[in-house]
Amino acid sequence: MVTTDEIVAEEKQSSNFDLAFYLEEKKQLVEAALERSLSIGKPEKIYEAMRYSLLAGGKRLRPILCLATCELTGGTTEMAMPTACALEMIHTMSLIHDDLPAMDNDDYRRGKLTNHKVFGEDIAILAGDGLLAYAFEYVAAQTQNVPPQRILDVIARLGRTVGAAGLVGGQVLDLESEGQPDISVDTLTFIHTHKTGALLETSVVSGAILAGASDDEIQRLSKYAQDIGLAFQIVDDILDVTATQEELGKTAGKDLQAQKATYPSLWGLEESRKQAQQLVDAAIAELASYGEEAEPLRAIASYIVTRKH
Ligand code: GRG
Repeated sequence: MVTTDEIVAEEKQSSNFDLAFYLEEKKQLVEAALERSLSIGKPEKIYEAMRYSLLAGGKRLRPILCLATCELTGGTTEMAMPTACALEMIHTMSLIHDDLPAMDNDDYRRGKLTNHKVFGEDIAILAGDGLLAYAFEYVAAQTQNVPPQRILDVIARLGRTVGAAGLVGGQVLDLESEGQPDISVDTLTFIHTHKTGALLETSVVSGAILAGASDDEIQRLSKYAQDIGLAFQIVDDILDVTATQEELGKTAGKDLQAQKATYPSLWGLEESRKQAQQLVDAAIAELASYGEEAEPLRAIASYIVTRKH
């Protein structure tokens, strides 16, 4: 298993910023906040199913991006944490539904059996629904010391990100494209900017909204996030071919098996790596007006292409 230290070793050569330490520190804060966010109620089974997937680990990249951007633009961890948790709730519910037999039909996620394998399909669907609804309740009820208009803006943005204009739309096109390995790069990019990119972009932008960043700042951070979002998906496609099940925590080689078009299948591995690196360079260029305080976002962008899981 490749450690986070190894993954960020390359990044450290060009900067003194310790990304491994930063990610670990933020991850611990997020884990503790997620643990507190959802206790067992009645009926116990649904809360257990929701907690099973929400607390199953994962990189916690979306909450960390939200916290990092909020801090970069003048806000605090406290202002962003409820939204950070909600982003992870939404991400987790999308994974639960994505793994269902009616969708990707996967047995493993984050190194554990998938939700429906443990709790059954009916409860897995409801656990996803429960997490989705709770994410919105959580932002509205728990966000403190932030002007109400900013909270409303975040909630509206989350709604758009989840729905047909975002994750749901991307997933529908992905399902329709299955078994058609010759789809165009434009279609593939539409799928991924919606399915994966939209939530990563909202993770960054919501942190900035909560902090009260200017429209200009939000625009540049949006572009940063769009670039890392696409790079993230290109690397995801590469890892599906090159990484093992142990490294991924889920079945490897699924895309090939499902005859899915991927960036490596359209461009080849070398060109895919090159394109991902170019996107990361472009993302980092969007942060040019910031000084050292943007090191977390720069280092996370670099980590996205060097990650091994
Ligand atoms: C949102 C209402 C609603 C329904 C869900 C199933 C679906 C619609 C969308 C699919 C979204 C999906 C599963 C996109 C893939 C995103 C992706 C690249 C996941 C892997 O993210 P990582 O690597 O995983 O950050 P960890 O486990 O580290 O969090």
